[in-house]
Amino acid sequence: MPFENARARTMEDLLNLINGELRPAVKGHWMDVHRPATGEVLARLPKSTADDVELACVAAEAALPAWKAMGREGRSQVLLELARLIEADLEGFAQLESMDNGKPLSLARKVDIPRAVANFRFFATAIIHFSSEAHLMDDVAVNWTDRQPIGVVGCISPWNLPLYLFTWKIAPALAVGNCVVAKPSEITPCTAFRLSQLCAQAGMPPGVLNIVHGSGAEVGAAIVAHPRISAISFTGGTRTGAEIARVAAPMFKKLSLELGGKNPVLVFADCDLDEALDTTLRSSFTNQGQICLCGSRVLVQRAIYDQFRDRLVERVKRLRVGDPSDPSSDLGAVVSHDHMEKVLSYVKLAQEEGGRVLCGGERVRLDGALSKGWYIAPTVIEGLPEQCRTDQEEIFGPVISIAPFDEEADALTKANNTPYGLAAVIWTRDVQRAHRVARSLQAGIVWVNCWMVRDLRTPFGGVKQSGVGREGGVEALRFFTEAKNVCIKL
Ligand code: TXE
Repeated sequence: MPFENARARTMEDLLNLINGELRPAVKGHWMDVHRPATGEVLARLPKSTADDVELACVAAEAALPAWKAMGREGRSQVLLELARLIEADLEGFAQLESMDNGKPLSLARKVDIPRAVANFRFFATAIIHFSSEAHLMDDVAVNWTDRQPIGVVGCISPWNLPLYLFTWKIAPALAVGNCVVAKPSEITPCTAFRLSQLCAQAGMPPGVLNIVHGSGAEVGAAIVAHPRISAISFTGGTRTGAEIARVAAPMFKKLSLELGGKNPVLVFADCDLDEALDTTLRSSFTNQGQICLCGSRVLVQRAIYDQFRDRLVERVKRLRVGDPSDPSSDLGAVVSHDHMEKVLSYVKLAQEEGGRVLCGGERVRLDGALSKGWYIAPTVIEGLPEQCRTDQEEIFGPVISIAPFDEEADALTKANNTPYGLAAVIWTRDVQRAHRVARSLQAGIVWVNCWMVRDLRTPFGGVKQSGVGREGGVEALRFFTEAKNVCIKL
């Protein structure tokens, strides 16, 4: 199996999964995948085109009757087996994810791969319990809601949580009986490839899941524009989401768009300070700050501002940026050279806008083989003016801003003052305040006295430019099905 000895080898060829077959792109072109820890080339992936998407679509359409005929129990068994196979190879998947993305291996082991397993288990069992509604009109008629699979659906996922978000989409899509044409990010395609090698063994019929590798501009765009792909589930940048909506909306495709965030963390003076500090450190810098749920604007009530800021900065300075495979590294590498440049350009912008860098702010050069890796020191910026670009645009790296607020109303105004509305965190011991503020925040997800505590049954998604639609639990099962009301006269 490719990547079996991943530590020792640097060059592998990934393949598309189309109609149950692992194959290169039709045109035979390739593109490089890099290893962020060292900057070297890790693998090649097929540089697919619309031709490959077409083949995947034909295969997916042909597989629909057989997949539907397996029934929910049969599909559930296949997805459970896939979960088991990933779990049995957890270490292999985790090492590959860390190598491909630059994230600490410890994080991939603890979060990314277990969550991919959980995604399959969750939706494999959710489908067994998924029931349709009935509406009785007294003695007149009974309505029942038939929920059928859409047909062929497209799933497009990003690089920050590669297998985690890829499976978060394909698991519900498959569970309800759709066949899928999926595209992982071209920046981090390796674990999706490893998954594609397990599908046949799990008992998945050919064509049910097709994975087409390549660039967003070619493969992603071809999936979105394909006339026989009737729904698109996308996670990625807001600009890409807007482009997808521009193409897909006039074709009347169902769309679920999970986009960026600029999430506020509101720290009230009555909070448990130690816990707020511990968790804010995590909510700011986990995965090098490359999680759409990371809090990037920390707003602290003035009475405790100086104390909180000083203690936070002191803790941030102690974070270790290092080799992702070293268990003592708190932060690994950011995902690409371009992304590193983008993140650092925001630090420069922040300074031009009047911000003071309290710690970090620069590229970290490690020794030896890691000297060409893409590392950034965790950065805290203070003193930014309101409405500045640094506080309005998604940086998506280990960079946060910190600012004081006075009263609750001031906190809310500042928190809501961005085009985004994905997540927010509130730190307070006052339960009434927690309710009040949570209800007034413009966000799809609010955590009180915690962060990233996830129950897969809950709706997940954002408002404003953070997206359209909700994923998770029953929301995902509904998104990936078409409802038909059947009204029968009594
Ligand atoms: O994401 P893209 P990028 C944010 C973050 C980051 C910025 C850009 O701020 O700096 O977005 O990152 C595919 N049609 N997030 O450029 O391009 C692409 O191949 C169809 C937030 O890497 O949005 C990949 O599979 N698909 C975020 C996926 O879309 C297209 C996670 C996401 O890539 C396409 C990642 C097109 N025209 C970035 N163009 C989050 N919210 O979690 C690209 N793609």
